[in-house]
Amino acid sequence: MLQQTNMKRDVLLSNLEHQLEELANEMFQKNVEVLTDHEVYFCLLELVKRLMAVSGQISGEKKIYYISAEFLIGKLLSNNLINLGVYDELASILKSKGKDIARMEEIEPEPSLGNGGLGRLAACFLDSIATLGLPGEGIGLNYHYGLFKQVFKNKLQTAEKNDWIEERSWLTKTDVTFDVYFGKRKVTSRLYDIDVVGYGNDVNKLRLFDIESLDESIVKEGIDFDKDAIEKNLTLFLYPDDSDEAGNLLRIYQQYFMVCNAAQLILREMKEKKYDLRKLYNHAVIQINDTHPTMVIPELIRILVNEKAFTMDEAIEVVSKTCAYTNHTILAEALEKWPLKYLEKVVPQLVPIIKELDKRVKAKYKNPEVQIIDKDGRVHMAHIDIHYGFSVNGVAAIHTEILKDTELNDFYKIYPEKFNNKTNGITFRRWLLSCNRELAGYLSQVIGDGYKKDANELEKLLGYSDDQEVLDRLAEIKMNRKKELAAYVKVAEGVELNPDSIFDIQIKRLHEYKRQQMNALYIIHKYLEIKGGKKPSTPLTFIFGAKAAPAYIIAQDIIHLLLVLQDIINNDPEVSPYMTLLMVENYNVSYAEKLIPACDVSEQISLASKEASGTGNMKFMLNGAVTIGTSDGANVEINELVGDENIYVFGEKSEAVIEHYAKADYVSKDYYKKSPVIKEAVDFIVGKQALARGNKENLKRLYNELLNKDWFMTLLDLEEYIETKDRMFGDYENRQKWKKMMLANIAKAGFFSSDRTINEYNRDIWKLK
Ligand code: HBZ
Repeated sequence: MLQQTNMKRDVLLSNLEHQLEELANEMFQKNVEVLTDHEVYFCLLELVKRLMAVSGQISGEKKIYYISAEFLIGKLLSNNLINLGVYDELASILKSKGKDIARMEEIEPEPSLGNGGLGRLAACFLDSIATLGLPGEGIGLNYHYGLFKQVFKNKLQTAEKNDWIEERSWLTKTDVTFDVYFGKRKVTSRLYDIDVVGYGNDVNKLRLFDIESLDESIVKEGIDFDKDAIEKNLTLFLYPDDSDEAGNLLRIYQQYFMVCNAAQLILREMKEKKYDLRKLYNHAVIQINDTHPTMVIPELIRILVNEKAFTMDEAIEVVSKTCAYTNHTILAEALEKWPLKYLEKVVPQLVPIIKELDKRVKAKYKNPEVQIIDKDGRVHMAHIDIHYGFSVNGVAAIHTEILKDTELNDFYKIYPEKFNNKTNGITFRRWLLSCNRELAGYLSQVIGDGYKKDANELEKLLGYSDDQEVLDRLAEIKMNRKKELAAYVKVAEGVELNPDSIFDIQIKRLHEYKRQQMNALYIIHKYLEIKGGKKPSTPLTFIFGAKAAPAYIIAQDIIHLLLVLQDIINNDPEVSPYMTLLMVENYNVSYAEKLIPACDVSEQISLASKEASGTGNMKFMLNGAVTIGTSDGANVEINELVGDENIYVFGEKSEAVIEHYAKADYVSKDYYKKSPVIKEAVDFIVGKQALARGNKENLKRLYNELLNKDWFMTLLDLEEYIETKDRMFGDYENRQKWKKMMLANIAKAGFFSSDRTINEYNRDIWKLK
């Protein structure tokens, strides 16, 4: 069988040009030369799908099922071509026919199946699982309009649907359908698959479930729709507004739909392979990506007891040995707690199981902090995972320590053996080989190709720290990416960027704890300095990209401030030669692939203790940017790897921040009163200039928030941030020093390959062959 597929594959590979021509004929009755770019894209899509279909499907005795509400996979064409090893050949075939592969890459719509870090991590993991040849699949939902498309209107974020699924796409409709019951209400699901090819041709699958009765036409204005019509709306959007009850209920419907399908898929496979369900854990391991898939635990228990003749004790034991949980945040508001009455409404069949699980905990432990159902009748989803799973992991060393010492300390005391750290990683195939081909090629030239399979080999670059030719080439490649970005942005945003300026970039979800507002205050400070006659010797370009949850008011206000500042700065002839600000519209994975390779300064400035890991920080480093950051998340490990001389660290440490929260002794107004620099910057938000170009309501609200609340302590670190950033920009002038920092960052990035992360998951948690 394997030999047969290998042969088919060889035949396809040996004649790609012929295959492409045949497809052009079959699909459009034309030669490739005369196809439109869109038609060429469809032919490539089909060709790659056929190549993947005849590549080796990974199999084994035990499989990892990575259940996640998000898979932020990004565009797939160039990545799949690279992983299949045919990118260069196809690019040159297309070139010979007058087609530029870069244009086809632009045409591909980006699947919009995630919010941010957690979803992108799941996508990197799928790539690494396949690359390492491990049997595994992702299981999630097929959101038709996914995460909203961000459009700026009157300097405010508005949301539109992202209609990413075309008639021809990476999705393959299967004939697998399941019944899903919400109490007595039955709906039907259908499975769609996306092939995931690893670097080296092994193929796994991403399984996305959809509801058969979906009705796209119920979406009217923007992203508004009738939230009660579950049959019609279930898989329309990713995490719709959860600011009201209907939004929350829909989320629970989505989550149950996801895990009910996942459970049926997994059990069906066990049956097909004639595996003993009583040994489920020898054949399946389920990784629960944050608490969104937590209901898979009571759902599996329910099925085993009701349909497979397990006793409750037996079912609980088997399921607990199968499920493992990853925590991605310590923010209290993100830890899901569903009111029992919501669960009674959506999934009454799970309620007796959840109550039984709760009863067992209550019988054993008196501490109210570890109960599943609290005194207010809310179900703590993470608590189900911790009591009834065998592993709990954080996503960076400091994050796991905080979980053990504070947030989940009561659980750590009960189950020390369950806790483990898995520092996040990124796939170098997408975040270097694909997004920065010139750098990847040059690295191969200098240190050989080995780093593509073993990322630690990047360290060989350290041997060239004093090699002027290498240092100059790294700087030249950076300049090339900056020029490309400038050209792109000019068309996409209508903003002119100066490639000779320092590109300082902060791209991530908009959240107060990530402190985009602190960066904005620095920019105000710089603006005022320039107005006062103090001009930076190298011009500065500040770039932001961020979507804000539609119901998150202060986050909308911060976006507004950034857009107001952009207007003020870029239109001030006294300032604009020295400084530019750009907030890109609809920041997504594809945009990140253009921004990251062009970055000089990577902004990782979260309030210490709040950013579980961060993964953008790793992508920037790999592409030769230098980090300015707090001692938070994976920044701490970046610092350890590159040493203090190759990173700019500032701000209160996590212990001090945690103490401020414990004592409730942080008063932002004290910082405002104490420091004229802070006062001047904060006041600017509601000054004449800002109000002339922005909305009073938004700006005033943000100003008040910073002054009277500032829950994420912006002003705490602002002065040190300004000092550190000024010093950093000063160091940029010393080109030699900076180039060496770039080299050190690239050389030390190997640790952050998601191949390393996945090897650790497998070694400590999954234990697949
Ligand atoms: O997960 C992020 C963390 O903030 C980041 O530090 C980490 O690197 C990354 C991967 O581990 N968390 C998220 O992206 N979380 C969400 O997007 C989210 C979405 C819906 C929720 C809760 C969290 O209800």
